[in-house]
Amino acid sequence: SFSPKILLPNFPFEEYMVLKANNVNEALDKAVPLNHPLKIHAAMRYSLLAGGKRVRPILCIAACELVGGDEAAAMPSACAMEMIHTMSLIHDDLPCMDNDDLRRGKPTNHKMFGEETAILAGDAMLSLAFEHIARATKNVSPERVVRVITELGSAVGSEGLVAGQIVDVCSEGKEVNVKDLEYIHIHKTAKLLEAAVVCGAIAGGADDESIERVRKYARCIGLLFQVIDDILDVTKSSEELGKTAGKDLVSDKATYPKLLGIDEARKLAAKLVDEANQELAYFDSAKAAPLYHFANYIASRQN
Ligand code: GRG
Repeated sequence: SFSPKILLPNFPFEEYMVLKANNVNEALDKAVPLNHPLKIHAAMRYSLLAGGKRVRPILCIAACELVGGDEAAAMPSACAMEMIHTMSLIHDDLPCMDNDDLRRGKPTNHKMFGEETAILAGDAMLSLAFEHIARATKNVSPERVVRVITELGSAVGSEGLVAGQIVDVCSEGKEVNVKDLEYIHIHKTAKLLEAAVVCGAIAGGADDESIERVRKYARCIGLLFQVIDDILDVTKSSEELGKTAGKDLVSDKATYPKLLGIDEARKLAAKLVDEANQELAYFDSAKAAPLYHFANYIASRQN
């Protein structure tokens, strides 16, 4: 059976998460002031400061610290990860995409501000993400800043996040196999997580070997994130059954449990945690503690 907690280094992970999330929230608040025109900045701040888990920025900072950098070196990149994540959610929620009314427990951006503003708020945040890295990163060589920007750009563009979304949109109503599903998840979810970790490591001064190690780690936890999401969907749906119809039981959306069965999906999750941990074994185990815990946190999250 799968019990990764036994292997975890002793580390106050929950405190670490709260501390880092607070620091990220403070930096995001400063990065997007309520300037003129008020409407666009209000819309940007509404979604950006709506209280996500801050998984991507915290991973970015943790990877920077893993390789000996300090938090400040990664903070602008960390904020950029959350800006891009948030803009992708705003656009994903639009009527022409998923048409969702709620996000992070609040009305979606277009429900609050209208579709025109929601599209523009997303566009502005995408642009600001890159500007912010270039402008606000201090004490990191220009060469490394350019590498960060290149990494992030490729993770988000037409061979990254956008690729995942277009393939997802085009597969609507069609039969999807495990390979297609994996392509969608690797691009929609894992690419940005990977960029977060890799950019943090680059900003922290990592050598190439370390960068490739953390990249592999990130690929594993990126896919893990999605496998767990799918498993939670099933377990949540069956809990809700009888009260309200489980959304994913009635929809034809492909998920890992549906394609592999719940036991195989759980095995896959365990294998991915294992592989992620193997990459971390290359580093000093005290410095890698947050990232060990992160993999475990993603594997055992309940929502
Ligand atoms: C990026 C230019 C550009 C356009 C957007 C709409 C789109 C293209 C992509 C959609 C990407 C998408 C919605 C991916 C799903 C990502 C995901 C796993 C969201 C859930 O992340 P959590 O659990 O959420 O970290 P919180 O709310 O905690 O931040």
